[in-house]
Amino acid sequence: MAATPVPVAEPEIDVRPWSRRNRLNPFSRGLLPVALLGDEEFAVADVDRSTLRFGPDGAAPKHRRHGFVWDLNRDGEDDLLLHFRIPDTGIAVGDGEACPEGVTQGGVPFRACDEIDTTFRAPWWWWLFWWWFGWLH
Ligand SMILES: [Ca+2]
Ligand SMILES: [Ca+2]
Repeated sequence: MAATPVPVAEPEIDVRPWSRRNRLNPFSRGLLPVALLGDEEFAVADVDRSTLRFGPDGAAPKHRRHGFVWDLNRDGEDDLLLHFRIPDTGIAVGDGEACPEGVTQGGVPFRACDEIDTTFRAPWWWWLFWWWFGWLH
């Protein structure tokens, strides 16, 4: 017998809330801000933050109790701003979207995706390295 399908909520999210291009360098050791946007059907206060995971490797948010709740996009509904350590996410060059997922305190799983730009832009030493490598052979 098949398990009863559980409805999955799909809230809006915004990777890098202050950027439209959502550039992400997969080699960075920095933090990636991700906003979970609340609306009438999805209240960020209901999110069980211990269940939050992000990216192919299922990174947990950086701070245990964290997440900053405020109305980020000024639409009248509270939003939740999270930070994930980029090396923990497992996001690789060429990945075109990133999806946080989790469960609400009411037991409703949710998953939402946003587009990301992981195009690799080589630093100068990268080209120097390949030039040197080619010269050796
Ligand atoms: Ca964005
Ligand atoms: Ca909002």
